[in-house]
Amino acid sequence: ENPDQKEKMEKLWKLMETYEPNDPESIQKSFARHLEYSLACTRFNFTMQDAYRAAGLVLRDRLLESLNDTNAYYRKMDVKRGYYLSAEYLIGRHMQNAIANLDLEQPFKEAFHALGMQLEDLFHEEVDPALGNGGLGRLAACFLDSMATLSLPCWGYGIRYSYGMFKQDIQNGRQVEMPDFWIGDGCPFEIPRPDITYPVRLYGEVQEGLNAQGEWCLNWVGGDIVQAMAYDNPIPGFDTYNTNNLRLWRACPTKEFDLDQYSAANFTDAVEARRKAEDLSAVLYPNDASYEGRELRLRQQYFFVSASLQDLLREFIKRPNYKWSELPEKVAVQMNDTHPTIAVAEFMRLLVDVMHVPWDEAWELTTKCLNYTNHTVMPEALEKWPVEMMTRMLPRHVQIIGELNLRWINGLVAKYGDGPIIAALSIFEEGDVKKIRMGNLAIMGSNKVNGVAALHTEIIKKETFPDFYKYCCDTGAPDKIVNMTNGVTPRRWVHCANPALSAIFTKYLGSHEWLTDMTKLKGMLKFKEDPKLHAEWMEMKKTAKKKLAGFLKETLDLEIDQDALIDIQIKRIHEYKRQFMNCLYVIHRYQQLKKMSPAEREKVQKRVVLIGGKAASAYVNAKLIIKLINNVGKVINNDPDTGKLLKLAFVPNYRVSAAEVLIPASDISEHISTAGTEASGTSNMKFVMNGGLIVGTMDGANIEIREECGEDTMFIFGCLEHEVAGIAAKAKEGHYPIDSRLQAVFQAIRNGEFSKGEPEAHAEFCSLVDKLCNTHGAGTWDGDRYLVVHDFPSFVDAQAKVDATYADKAKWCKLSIQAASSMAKFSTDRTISEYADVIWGVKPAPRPMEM
Ligand code: NBG
Repeated sequence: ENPDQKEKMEKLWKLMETYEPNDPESIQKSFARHLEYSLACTRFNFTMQDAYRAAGLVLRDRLLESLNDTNAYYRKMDVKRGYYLSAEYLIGRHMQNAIANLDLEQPFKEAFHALGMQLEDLFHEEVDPALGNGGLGRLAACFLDSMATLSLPCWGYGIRYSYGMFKQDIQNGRQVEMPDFWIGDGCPFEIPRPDITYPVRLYGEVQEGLNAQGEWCLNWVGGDIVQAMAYDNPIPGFDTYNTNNLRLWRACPTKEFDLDQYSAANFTDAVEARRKAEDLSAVLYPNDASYEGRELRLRQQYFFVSASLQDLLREFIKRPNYKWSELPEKVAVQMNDTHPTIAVAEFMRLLVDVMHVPWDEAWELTTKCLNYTNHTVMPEALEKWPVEMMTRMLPRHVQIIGELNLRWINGLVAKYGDGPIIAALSIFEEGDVKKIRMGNLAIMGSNKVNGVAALHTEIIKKETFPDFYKYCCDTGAPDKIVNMTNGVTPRRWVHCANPALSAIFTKYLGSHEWLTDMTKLKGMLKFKEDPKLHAEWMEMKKTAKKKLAGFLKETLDLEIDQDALIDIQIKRIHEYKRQFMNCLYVIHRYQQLKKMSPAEREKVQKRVVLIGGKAASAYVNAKLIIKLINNVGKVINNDPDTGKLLKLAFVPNYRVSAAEVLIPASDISEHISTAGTEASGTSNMKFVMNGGLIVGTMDGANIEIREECGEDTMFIFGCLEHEVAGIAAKAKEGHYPIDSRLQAVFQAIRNGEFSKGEPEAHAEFCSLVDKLCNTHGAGTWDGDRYLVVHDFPSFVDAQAKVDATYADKAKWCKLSIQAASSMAKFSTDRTISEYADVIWGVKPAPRPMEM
């Protein structure tokens, strides 16, 4: 602190206005300034892309003010903080959301309108950052929005991938993956922080030695050190002055290499070492709900976990007179799936080896601060790393895990004696390749473990981690496993994606309070039969369908009838999500139409079926399903008998910004996973909030949505979760009647109706069908694991009910209003309040307007 300088800086402070003013003229001024001085364009010569970037910087200035003041406030109040650790954030475009949350919609619109620009066109210029795969990553992004909106002192931590989720191109009906170098042109919303870096060691060895106090200790030495550099992404809340932070880490080489040390010969090696370091945060693994045991992936996980924990501990010890015993009063960490769960061992390492906290105390702190969310029942998604690999990469962590396991097993043996429960609960999995089970490590090291919907949480207890649950019950802690039903943010998914609907709500309810308190939407229910509202509601759908029609024309050159019922299924392509069944149904519908006379056809409800989603690049069957959908679409759409009545299209490159166009336009959407397989689903919530109804199974959050909205608002079909095992057992033995309508569909596929002139595709499609018909694979059952054959007839019935209900426009409209107005439970504001109360113990800390 230099008093002389302080005085001078205060003078400088007075020269500036305290906050950037938000009237249209000031916005225009800062826009012009950024065009000229930040981007080196001129006011008279710039592109729309330049305009977008300059507008982005205008927003960034305001976000920064708020971010800095919010941080200062959190520090001043010495609040407990929550930290969300996630390998993925599917954030989507920033600009529209930031304008809405900063309450700048009106002045921005005016400012740019006066300059002859539409905000929509600016939004369109933004690349859609896709730093996540699907549901888990998008949930993390909705969570950030709610944390800020609720003024909770919570940050996100993750990886700043240079390449996000691949772009999906469709060539000859097949998925082709293209790299997504999203950061290529820079992102005006992020703030690089070259001053905030942490070293992260990989490989090397553990040596015995003495610490600074001359005591015996273990030192992890050697190996490679990379630097994690922070990139901050301000996350503004809605209706609050708080702006939180999403801090993403980029891997950088340790330092510019010392030229003197390198002869010409190893100069290239040095360059190579730099490149290797940068590889760490280069690309997102495009897998979801399944795990790939690749070494680079574990390196990525450790890299971001270590940097994040170092960062949050530094924040903790910056506090005057900190005491380690206070850590659980100041820090709560949430591990999003198993991806960041090396945090358990890293937290211990930092506390014991670096901060010299005694082991037992460190373990108590760890298990009080950390928490783990499970996001899928697919057993193949629970990560397990070979001990050999981890010992090479993280030798000290393997020692720590070994020690933790030893103590843990001793306790268990004392309690249960030696038995199968010991092997089930051990962190180590024996076998040809000994492995470390990250799920077990996570549960052991956590204060709370949660599932993401009521049914899912029950399945975790009974099937995914039954032995842990038994242990929790036996030790008087059954509520270590809790349910936190997912949600979505109404700011992005209603207000921004569907402005017409947002306006209706605000008009009928008299204020926009519903945007932060969705229970207010109940007030719409008294209008659900009001013809005036019906007219406005239908107009809103029409507007959304028009926008969708434009989008489909642009991306697919597809013309759709805007009076048709719009039926959408958008999500990652996976056998358990059963896009295949949806496609089989469309074929059936086509066959029915073909059988009819032209007069009969006239009476059939027109439908446009849209399916979109990415398949993991190595997931052969998922990619085949995409090909099948495309081929079926081609036949149906070009058939003059049916083309007007039924359309099927595969929407390429599904992503957040496409979802924002698709979801508001839907009449129905398909959430048709086999009961017990979809942990929650979150797009189901978005669709219903936008007045769409659901065709669904009794799975994931569908069950709770139906509970909230009323049984008549959902078209339910298929077997129940508790019936699945019995049906699957029968299917395995071959006792499996195939519905005649489905047989006709299979026949058409086998006859090559959808693979004319494509022998390869024909063989592939037949293989998909054979699989469903329970052709036994070599020794193992590889049949209809997801019970498509079983559920098909009731799926057809549900679709018939959809058509019948849709025919009565007033009834449909009423159900649509009823459902959309009953969705309060599925706002992430509710979800995050529960996390904050039950798991984190973090309280809101709204900052005052002026600081
Ligand atoms: C997904 C589940 C979804 C769930 C989201 C968010 C993964 C690994 N899991 O059902 O499949 O809605 O997580 O919890 O992406």
